[in-house]
Amino acid sequence: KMDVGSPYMVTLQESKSLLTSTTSSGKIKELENDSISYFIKKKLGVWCKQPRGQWELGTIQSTSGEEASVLLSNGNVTKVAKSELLPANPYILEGTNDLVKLSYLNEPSIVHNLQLRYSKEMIYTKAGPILIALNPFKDLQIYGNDYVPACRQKFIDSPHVYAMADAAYNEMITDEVNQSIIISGESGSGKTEMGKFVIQYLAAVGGGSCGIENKILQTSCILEAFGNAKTSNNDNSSRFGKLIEMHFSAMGKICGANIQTFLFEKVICNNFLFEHNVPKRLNLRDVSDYKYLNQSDCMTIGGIDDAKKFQELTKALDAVRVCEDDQELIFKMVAAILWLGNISFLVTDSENCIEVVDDEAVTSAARLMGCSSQELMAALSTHGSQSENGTIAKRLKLQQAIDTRDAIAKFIYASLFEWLVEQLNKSLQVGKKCTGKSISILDIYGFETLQKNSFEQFCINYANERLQQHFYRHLFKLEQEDYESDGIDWTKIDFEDNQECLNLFEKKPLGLLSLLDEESNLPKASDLTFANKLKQHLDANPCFKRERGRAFCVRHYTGEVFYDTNGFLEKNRDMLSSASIQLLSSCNCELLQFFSKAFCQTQKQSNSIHTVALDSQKQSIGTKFKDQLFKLMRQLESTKPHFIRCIRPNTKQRPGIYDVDLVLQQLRCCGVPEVARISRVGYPTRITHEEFSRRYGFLLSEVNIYQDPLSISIAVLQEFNIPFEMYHFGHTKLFLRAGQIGALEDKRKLVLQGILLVQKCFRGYQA
Ligand code: AD9
Ligand code: MG
Repeated sequence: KMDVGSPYMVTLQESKSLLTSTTSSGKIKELENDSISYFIKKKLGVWCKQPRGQWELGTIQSTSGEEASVLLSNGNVTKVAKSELLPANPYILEGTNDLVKLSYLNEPSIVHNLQLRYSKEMIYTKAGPILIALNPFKDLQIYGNDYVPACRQKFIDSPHVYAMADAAYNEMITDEVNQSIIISGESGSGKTEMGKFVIQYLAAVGGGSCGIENKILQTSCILEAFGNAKTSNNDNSSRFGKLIEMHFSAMGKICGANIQTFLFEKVICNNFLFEHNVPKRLNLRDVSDYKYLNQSDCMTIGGIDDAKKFQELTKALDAVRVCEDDQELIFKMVAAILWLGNISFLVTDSENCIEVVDDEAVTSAARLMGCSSQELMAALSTHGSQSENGTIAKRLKLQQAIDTRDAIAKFIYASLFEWLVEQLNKSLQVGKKCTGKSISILDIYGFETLQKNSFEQFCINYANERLQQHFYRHLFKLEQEDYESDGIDWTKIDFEDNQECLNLFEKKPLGLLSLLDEESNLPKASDLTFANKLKQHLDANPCFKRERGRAFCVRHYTGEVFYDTNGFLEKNRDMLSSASIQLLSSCNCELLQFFSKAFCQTQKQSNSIHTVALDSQKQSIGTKFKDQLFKLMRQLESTKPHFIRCIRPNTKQRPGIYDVDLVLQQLRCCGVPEVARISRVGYPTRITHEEFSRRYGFLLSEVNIYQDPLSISIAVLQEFNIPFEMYHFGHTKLFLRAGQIGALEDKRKLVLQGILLVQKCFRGYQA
């Protein structure tokens, strides 16, 4: 899709051919025949692909036809096809802190560079504008009180999350533009921890007298207590996405914050209640006695002290002014959910109709919810059905009763979470006097490709497509606009972005989300009829691929992902029976009444899917998520973004292990190799003529007679031998390629140090 002649065209094509590094030799530009002889002559290093797919370092000894003989670093000599060779970087570039500085940006070089740094505990590396962060799975002692001033004063040379937070903070103040820090990555890659470091830094530099920064810091503890759970990927996995908007005064002091959460996954419960004296107060039994908890077979997590966590939670709740009564109410609700999960049913007739077993679970749940056992049992065993004589109660079948019970539990849990977020926001409210700008920190699940991908992955991956577009647009389109507005001759480029895939999800009426809503509204629809409908309407979309049965495939920017529609309709509808809502609204419990009222309100407001009223219907989960995402994107679009890509170096959650394939796959998912290439080809350094001449003009050996900024800038570039292909003069700015400013900065530092030294001596002499 690119115009011939654009500098990006070469790089993108190159990078694509390098990404598929097993293509025929002709496609690999970096090691064509003439360069191979140069590599042999100069004994330059190459990456040699091994039979099992890994890359080994070596030097080419000779070639014959399409084959090369390579001496590997382990001393072995091997014969490989030339197409299996890629150039390695000179030794001097090993472990560089910005991938853009690498002479060769092929995948083995990138992965090797990160591995080398990781082995030296340097977890941060830049890739042009992106900060790559590898999860060290251990405390590196590079945060906290000592590091904040060091990063603020720019004493630390290597990339650091604090430095990125600092850049955002400075830009917010000097440019008066809202900023955002977008953190993405796989589960367990360290996003949430990274978000906390960002907040920690901003709290330290923007902390004021009102102490709001402490409250902001405490929110993580509360959200994690209710919204995180152990998964196979991460012992502390966030089951929701989160955007924290931190507001600052014009003087750069924090004056409030706001939290938004996305796609809260309700199928969780934490064990935190079973500590302290709560169990006794609430009549709770042992963790293992609760069905919602004991099915995981995981009652404790190594290294986690639940009692300590519980104390931290109550302290945090105190800090954000959730009063003791409310805290007790929160715990009561969680206890009620646990008892609900223990309610069982007895099949009483051949039709599979049930009765609720009237035991301790029912009485305890009813007591905690503030209703009678009879009321609870009626809501769990019957549903109202319309007949000529009005509504009659029909008995539920076993699966319906189980679903009703679980739906109530999930509803209470999700409402509780939302309510908590609301309480936090009230406590962090931005004062009216705060007229400054904000920094938003986004921690949202990265792209997921599992063995079996369901509705959750569908939503997450859709969100990631949107974020990826935001990223592309920022990087490519805005860059281009900047060049053009400054009069740089920059061939118009039609960027290949992922709009087509987003259309597949969003188009009305024939997009994945609309069709899902339509099918969710049909009483007789099933996951299979939904899958068939997709095949019927979306076959022509190049991002859609039909699969057999209930499956379908989407061509995402990361590659093909297969989805199984099993459970899609149910999860999208997320229904609550009217009997359940009636029960909750009649409970003698402030919170439950509030939750049911809020539910009825959203129902009234929602105008998305109401063609056939099955039961109590509300906005579908898919549509709600899409609306949230649109709102989020609108918010982000008005900010200057900063991107952090977190990488999980191993699946064992252990320090020191670097799984090359795992890292590579994640780098591809976030487009790191491509970004590094593009940033290098573009002009990442932009500086006004005034600024440039002011900063470097004094380095000139002779006083410039013209004295205007442009002439001074030209003189500096000439005196310091910056090759002409490395810069471009715009109307207002000088555009420099990566790596050019470094030499000038070094020179400037040296000269300034010299001046300081002279001044010091002079003062000493005077004294
Ligand atoms: V998920 O999508 O919410 O499942 P995250 O958020 O990407 O995931 P998280 O931040 O929770 O991952 O990190 C996982 C674990 O890695 C943490 O619990 C820490 O034990 C560990 N971790 C992550 N980042 C760091 C770090 N910078 N230093 C030390 C870290 N340990
Ligand atoms: Mg997380």
